[in-house]
Amino acid sequence: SIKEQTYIMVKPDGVQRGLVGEIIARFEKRGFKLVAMKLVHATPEHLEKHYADLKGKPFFPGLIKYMASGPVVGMVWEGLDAVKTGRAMLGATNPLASSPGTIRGDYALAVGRNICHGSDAVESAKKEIALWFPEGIIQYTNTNEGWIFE
Ligand code: DAT
Ligand code: MG
Repeated sequence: SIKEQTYIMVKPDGVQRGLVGEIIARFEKRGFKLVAMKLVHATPEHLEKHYADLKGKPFFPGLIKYMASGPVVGMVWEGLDAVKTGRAMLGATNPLASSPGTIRGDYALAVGRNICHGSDAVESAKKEIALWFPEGIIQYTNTNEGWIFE
């Protein structure tokens, strides 16, 4: 659906390394519509909810500490097949396995410092959007739409 939404987040290392604009630019240029965005220094409790599925993994404590170490930029992007396409634009979880041309494949080397997050399914996107944007997303018309979709 062209109304599919995904939660994309620049992690603390991406913010520190000045990659916020670069990551936004890729989603903008691809034709996705920005429907929510905020800079937030998340608490460990909030991040534990975001990563609830990974609780119990050996890297979980380190992941939460890293994610809470500085502000992140959370965004909701909308467009055709946004979840799957967003994941493809991010690249593989381990940047060493990410193709050049992907965000992780161009800017990261370590799995624990992979600079960005993207929802892995429509259902998890819905949960993540509700967690990070309880106030809701922004409804507006993008007048470019007729040039992006048939
Ligand atoms: P993704 O972020 O690609 O959805 P995930 O949901 O499996 O991957 O894991 C969430 C984050 O946890 C991932 O971006 C980086 C970290 N992580 C995953 N596997 C890891 C590992 N084996 N060692 C260290 N960090 C890991
Ligand atoms: Mg994941």
